Amino acid sequence: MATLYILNGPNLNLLGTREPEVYGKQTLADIEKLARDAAKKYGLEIEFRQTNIEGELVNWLQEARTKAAGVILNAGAYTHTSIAIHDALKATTMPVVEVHLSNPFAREPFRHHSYVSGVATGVICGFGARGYVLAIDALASLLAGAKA
Ligand code: CA2
Repeated sequence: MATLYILNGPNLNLLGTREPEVYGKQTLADIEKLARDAAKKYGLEIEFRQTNIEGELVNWLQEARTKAAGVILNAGAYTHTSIAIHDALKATTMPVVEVHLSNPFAREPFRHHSYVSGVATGVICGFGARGYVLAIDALASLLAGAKA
């Protein structure tokens, strides 16, 4: 069974505890459950992880090169700062969907640049937890070889 890596960056472990108006009320565990249910429909396996450490995300992206059919990455604030994550993504060949709960373009200017977007297959932002499900739909469709 093909596996999707769903990798979450710094502070996303705090979801559901603060700023629900920005990030929604769901916890990361709620999002993991949503993702597992969505993936099951497509017969896809999920490897769902969170870290506050930049290098750990880099290690997981390197691991994904041989173990994952696709990656969903919410790199949190590292999205806007990390050349290391950019370089790790450049070294991957599987499809990568960048996901954000909020819409960074509607927020502070320092969130308007992403080191991930230019090396991702696509970007989904502003749809809250639903964005992870949309990303699974997109990857399932790509992996099935859909033309549209
Ligand atoms: O909207 C997203 O998903 C972000 O990746 C979330 C990051 C932010 O730095 C990006 O610009 C956009 C921050 C996640 C922090 O999450 C918290 C949740 C609850 C309480 C505090 C932080």
